[in-house]
Amino acid sequence: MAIEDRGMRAATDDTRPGTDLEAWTRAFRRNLYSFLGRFPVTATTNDKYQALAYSVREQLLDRWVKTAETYYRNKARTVCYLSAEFLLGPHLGNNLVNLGAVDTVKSAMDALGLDYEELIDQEEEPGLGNGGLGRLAACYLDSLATLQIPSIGYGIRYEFGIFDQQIRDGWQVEVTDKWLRLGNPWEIPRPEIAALVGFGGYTESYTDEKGRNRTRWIPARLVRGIGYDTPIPGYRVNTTNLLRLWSAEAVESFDFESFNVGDYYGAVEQKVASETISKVLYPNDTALQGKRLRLEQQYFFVTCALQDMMRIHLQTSDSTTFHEKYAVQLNDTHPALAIPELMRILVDEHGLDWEQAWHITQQTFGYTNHTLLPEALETWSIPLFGSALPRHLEIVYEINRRFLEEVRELYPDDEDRVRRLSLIDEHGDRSVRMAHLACVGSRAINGVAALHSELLKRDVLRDFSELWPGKFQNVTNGVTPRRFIMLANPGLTKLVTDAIGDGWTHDLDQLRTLERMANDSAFRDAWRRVKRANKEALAAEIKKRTGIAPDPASLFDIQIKRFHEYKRQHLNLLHVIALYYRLKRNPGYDTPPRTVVLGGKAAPGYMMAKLIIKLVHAVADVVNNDRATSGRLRVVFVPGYNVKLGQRIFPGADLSEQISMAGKEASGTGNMKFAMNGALTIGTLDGANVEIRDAVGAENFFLCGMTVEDVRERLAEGYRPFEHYQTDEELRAAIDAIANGAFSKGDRELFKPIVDNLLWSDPFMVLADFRSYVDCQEKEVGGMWRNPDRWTRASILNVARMGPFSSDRAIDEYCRNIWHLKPVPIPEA
Ligand code: 26W
Repeated sequence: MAIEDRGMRAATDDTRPGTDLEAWTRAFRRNLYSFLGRFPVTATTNDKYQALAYSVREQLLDRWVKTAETYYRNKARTVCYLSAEFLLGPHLGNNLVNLGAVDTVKSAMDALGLDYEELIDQEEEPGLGNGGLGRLAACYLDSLATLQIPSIGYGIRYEFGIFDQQIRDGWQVEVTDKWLRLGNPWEIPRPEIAALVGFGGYTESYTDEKGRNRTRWIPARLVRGIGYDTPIPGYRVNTTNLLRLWSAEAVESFDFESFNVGDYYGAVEQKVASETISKVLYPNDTALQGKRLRLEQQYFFVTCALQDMMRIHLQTSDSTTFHEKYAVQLNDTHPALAIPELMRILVDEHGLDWEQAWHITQQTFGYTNHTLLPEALETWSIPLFGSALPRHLEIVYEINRRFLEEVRELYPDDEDRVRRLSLIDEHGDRSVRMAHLACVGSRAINGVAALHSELLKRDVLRDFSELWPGKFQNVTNGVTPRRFIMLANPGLTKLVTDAIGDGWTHDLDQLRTLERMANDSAFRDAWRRVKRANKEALAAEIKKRTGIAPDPASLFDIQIKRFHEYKRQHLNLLHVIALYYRLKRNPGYDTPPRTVVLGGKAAPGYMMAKLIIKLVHAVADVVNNDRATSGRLRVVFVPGYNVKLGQRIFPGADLSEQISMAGKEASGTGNMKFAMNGALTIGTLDGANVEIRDAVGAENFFLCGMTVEDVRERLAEGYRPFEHYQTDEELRAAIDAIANGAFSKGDRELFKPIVDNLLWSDPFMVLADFRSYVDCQEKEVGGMWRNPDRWTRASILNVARMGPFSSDRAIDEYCRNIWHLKPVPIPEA
């Protein structure tokens, strides 16, 4: 369509005050023309996306200024959310939802002859996170703003976010994520908001003017952190909060020093080395690698954040009231260096004595743990820590010395306990235990689901919970219904809103009103039509990405999440293989036609996870090309799972796979996103599955697998996976098929690592849960699917009972129980 014919011509001379719609079209033209220097005929889709993005940004900035002004005037107590990851997802659509401007902007784009959906789709998402932990931080920013809580998110502006996943010959290939390539209209660089960051060097003691013994740190290297601000609007409120991400730059004076001696390359090297710090996100979300650069990244953003907070606080007060002004939440241990860093700032720079500084520090922090996997608990080797941050190591030692003194007083003659509690692991290469540092330096410690918080107290942090039972809390995770229902699923949003009004969008408990609609057959029909339309859209998307066209009438059985052995995508595959042979052996076998969809990234160095991705493709190849099962079973892998793709997948799912080994998944949040979109869950009693099942009702949830207690007992007895292989014929046939090369053209070597692992060690007890899982799939899931009314009723009840899993509820709990902080409403700008 020739857009210049549709009202785009008079680009700058249109100054009439007008309706909202006119204001949007005017802003769009102005931004396209004078900001981007483009005119309609040559403008690319990206130009048009940016013109719209800048128009939205203008609106956000008005609110943001008003918000900042109000907080400043009120001296508002503020929560600072420190996270190494923020997995935001595309901004444009979400910001329009929160501004309540979707319909107007759609009409405005229509008036300009532009395709709204195409512009929304143009945005590349900032993938500044790995998975659950980073996405949770993003959901919490949305809820903090929506609940009108004064807050700042602090993190790192990685130049390269999480890699993009491509698949070649069934293998994952990592491609760098150049998300900034086309510019980022949502960020505002703040070169004047800069922090100096030291690394390495040494410490020295001196006597200050009052005759006191003090320490100063002489770093060997300095880097500058520059703040980049992204406005975070709340939903239908005037609040627009701030996400401040730090980017590393060289410090000029150092360049000049090299220049003066004529060392041009030396100067440039210095610059490159400095910028490396915020260059790339580490793509691991479990196994640690003790890399110096990662430690530097952590210190870098944490000191930038604390310096920024202190700068703001000193405008109206002094350092002794820091903890009254701020509640700082540590998103896992990645920002735990904030504890010794705040001590350093207070003691070394502000001259407070240790006791007072420690009181302030302990009152400031809260620590959220996100994992029970031992290999994901961070530790840093002492030599590495000491060479990168010599002053912080001294401070950690001093914190530890005083802490262990306390422990010895409480538990005399219990040196074993002292060793277990120590911030320093003395086994082998000595190292700093970051979780212990986080516990000692925080006022509150929480897990992310009821079961997880119990297991934390019982296992990983047992000694700490005995020491300080009152510090331990639970805050079950939640997800934002704005992005994951309203934005992702407009069809369901309309159906629900027509039925019960729109109060649920900021008070998700109101969905409960839907319960009575579950018995209304006309409503169930409408519900099914929405699901069907979403499945058709998802099928088209899958076709576009993979060439495989799923049948929207089949059961969409979906598992999307990072690939990890503990999440057991291979258990899912064993069911697929078992089902495949049932169908081949018995063409009359009664089971619903099924499309099994898997998606997710594997950490680049995690060989077993990558091999499982290859196995998904191998099984898909055989199953999808066998006429014996065509129309009854299909398997697809969707490459490049990210937030944007998730928004298309959740609404089209019938069945959500949440089958981690009990006791391993801290919470899970995908489980909530599926259920909010009307998928039923097949899952183990792990993480938040437990609470989801309690909420939606056992009869509307497919339970399978061992409990945490079962797992414990089995391990105590001595777990021998081979016995399951021997006694369960169907399991044996499925494993034999993999081993014998049925999915690898006769190659018996390719999947041997998976087969051997399962038969001889099976650390996540896949074989022990196989029978229960397969029976649940075939009997329970299959049975309910055959009764569409029953299924639809369960789907409606799942959505109706998802209120507790809104991130608004989670943030409200953090505010009441951990941060002690109240909303500060913002007047209209
Ligand atoms: C390599 C260091 C490392 C270790 C752990 C990097 C990242 C992590 C994260 C804590 C892993 C993570 O994302 N955990 C997930 O956090 C979600 C939000 O609370 C939970 O829902 C998931 O269950 C948990 O796996």
